[in-house]
Amino acid sequence: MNEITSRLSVRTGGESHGKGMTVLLEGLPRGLTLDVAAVDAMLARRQGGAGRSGRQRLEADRIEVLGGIRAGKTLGSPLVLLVRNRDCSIETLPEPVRPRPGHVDLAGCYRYLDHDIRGSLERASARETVGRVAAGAVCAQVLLHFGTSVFGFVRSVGTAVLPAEIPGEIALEDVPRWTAQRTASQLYTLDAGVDAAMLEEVRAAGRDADTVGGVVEVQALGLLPGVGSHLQWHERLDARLAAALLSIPAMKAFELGLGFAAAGRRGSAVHDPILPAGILPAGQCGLPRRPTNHAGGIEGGIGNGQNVVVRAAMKPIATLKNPLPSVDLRTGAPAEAGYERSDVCAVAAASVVAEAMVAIVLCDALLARLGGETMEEMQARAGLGRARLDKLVPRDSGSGAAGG
Ligand code: EPS
Repeated sequence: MNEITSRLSVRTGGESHGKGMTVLLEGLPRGLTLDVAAVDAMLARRQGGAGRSGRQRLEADRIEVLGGIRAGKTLGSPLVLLVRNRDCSIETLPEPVRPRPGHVDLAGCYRYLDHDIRGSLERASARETVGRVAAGAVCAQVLLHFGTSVFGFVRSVGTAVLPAEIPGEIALEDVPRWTAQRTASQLYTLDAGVDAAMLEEVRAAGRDADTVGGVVEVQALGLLPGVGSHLQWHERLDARLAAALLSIPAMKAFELGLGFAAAGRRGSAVHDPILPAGILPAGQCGLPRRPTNHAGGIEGGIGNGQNVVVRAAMKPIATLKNPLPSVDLRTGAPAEAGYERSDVCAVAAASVVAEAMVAIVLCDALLARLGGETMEEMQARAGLGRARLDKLVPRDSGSGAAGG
């Protein structure tokens, strides 16, 4: 069990320039038809986006399934995936001696009490996120069977920012439109003009031999209300999402819903009113309506049926062509930090990793809520749950029903 999951265990292995990246995903139900092409498509999306280094032209990340599948379906046993590295030069790469500010280099030396920078950077490299994206793509497939879609995109790169009202609360029927918009964008954002401004940020940073960060956002739609827990600190869905997003290399801050902006408002301008469901279109479940979603879909650590909306801020990549001051570990003398091939901007890739991490956390919370060993069993339980939710709050038959 991972500390931030209840049922699923997700463990990655492998070094950036080793033989390959692995992930072991345990706790899945039996009977999920694994869509390998969809996993590979998400891996390809992770490799894309403007500002990536030459490494991504070298690699063609694809999974090999080593265990957990028979006749195309999950067995309920550990799912074991491998993505081979084409660049597997770990045994011949030089030993860095001038630690890069912002990377693991110096802190790793403190941990191991040695000068073996490569011994730490190989594992700290964001290439490790290959395994997470593969696992997240599988979790997203589970979620889709329960009506939940997870959608990640880029909200800002440097000073180029997507206006707050785009895309708003994404509805299930709008997912294809926003997906097409994101696919057309070089920085995986949702507006062509902002995409051009982001591209210019990346180009300008590249021209200056510098790097640039940004903000990624993930929305999850259609999560079964009531998933999550208020009982223990580490079980709260918001805490798990925060830990999951901040575990992505280079992430420095997390927001849920209104996030930091909530701190400057009065309570009456923050909390989302609870209104009768009376005016909902026919066919929607009869839960009370929430006209706003400042909470980001989570109240008391539990999903409230609205979109889960999370954001994370990524610092600029630490490897700089025009390096910052450092010291030579062999002599202690001042020296420029080391430089290796590096991304100018990896925010687009990070939005894919964030999407994967949200899918892992929500899939885990859903599986923990539903219990059961097979997809069939879990779907029956989800059906029962939805039927009971539908009857939980009586429809207001009075005039107030149409109010608000
Ligand atoms: C990455 C592969 C790495 C880097 C990047 C992420 O490839 P290489 O080190 O061979 O150039 O492009 O690593 C980092 C951002 C980092 O901080 O280490 C990948 O596949 O995502």
